Amino acid sequence: MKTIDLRSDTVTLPTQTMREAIYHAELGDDVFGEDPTTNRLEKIAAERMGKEAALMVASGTMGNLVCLLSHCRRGEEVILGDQSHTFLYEAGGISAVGGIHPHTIANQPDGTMRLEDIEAAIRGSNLHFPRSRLICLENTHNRCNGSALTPKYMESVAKLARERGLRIHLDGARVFNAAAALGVDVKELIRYADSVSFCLSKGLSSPVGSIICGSNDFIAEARRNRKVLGGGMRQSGIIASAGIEALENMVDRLAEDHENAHRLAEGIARIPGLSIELNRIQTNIIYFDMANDQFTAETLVKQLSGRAVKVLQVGPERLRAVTHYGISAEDIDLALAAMSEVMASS
Ligand code: TLP
Repeated sequence: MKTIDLRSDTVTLPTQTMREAIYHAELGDDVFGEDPTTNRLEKIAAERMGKEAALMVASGTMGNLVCLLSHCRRGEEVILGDQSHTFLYEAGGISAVGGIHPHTIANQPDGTMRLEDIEAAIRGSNLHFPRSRLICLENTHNRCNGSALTPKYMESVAKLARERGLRIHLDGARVFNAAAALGVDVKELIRYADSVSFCLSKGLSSPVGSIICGSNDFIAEARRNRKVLGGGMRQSGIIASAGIEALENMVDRLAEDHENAHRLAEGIARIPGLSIELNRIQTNIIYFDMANDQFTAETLVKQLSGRAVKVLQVGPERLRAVTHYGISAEDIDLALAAMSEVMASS
């Protein structure tokens, strides 16, 4: 029986074409700048994002860390959301490795931070304070219902950052999902950021890898910081070949994942004992809650797993499901049938 794994879009497996591209990849030593496939991917990615240069890194976590290390010196401050992935789920790397001081402010349920909160968080020049250097945004926003931040919002944060001499980094792990949901070119979401990291290994189905983009000078500094972290890879065309496939052939199908997420959310809304805020669903990530005294989220996860359906528990009563390549509308209906069955037995 096929397992319907909705824990994350990180579980996607490479397509057949990717496997073939990996097999045939032309290779060289990338630390010497001589891996032709990696060079090609970086060129395609920079063009696609509308930035001067790009660099492939091992993961989204490494991408964010390399970017923050390249923007901030030790003791400098980054303003970021209290629900951001970098603050919650990257093992405190920015402080542990970079000595970068995180200044968190509240994320709203739509993934934004209020402009007035950002403004209030920017330090004045006083020797007691760390220096504010950077603002981090996340698009789509994982913890905030997979919401897509609009170009208008990004522009308003960029305006504030420019006025106050700060830079902007975008954790765009799923920025192509944001562009698809908003019906805009991805460049519209990137142009307001000085740097962006995005993942090849989530909805785009590559087995490994993320990309960071920025100016030529920024990427030169990032290349050095990637090396510091041990992320200088050699015949990295093995990974980059799948990345090229991902960028060229896997972006346009993301809308299908969003349709499946809506289908799943609407089905969940009909199941007694589960509750979901349907108006929050925009992309491929949905959160839902237990509304049943008999059953905890943990029990639901266990019972579903016995029926070959996997969802992620993110709190005592809260769960997450993510749609992705390899999950069809039929799979969604099977997952919903399993959920109904489990909840009916509670
Ligand atoms: N997110 C993973 C988990 O770490 C929670 C997931 O399953 O959603 N930025 C954002 C917005 C992310 O959601 C993630 C991964 C990353 C960065 C880190 O990417 P990786 O896992 O490649 O280091």
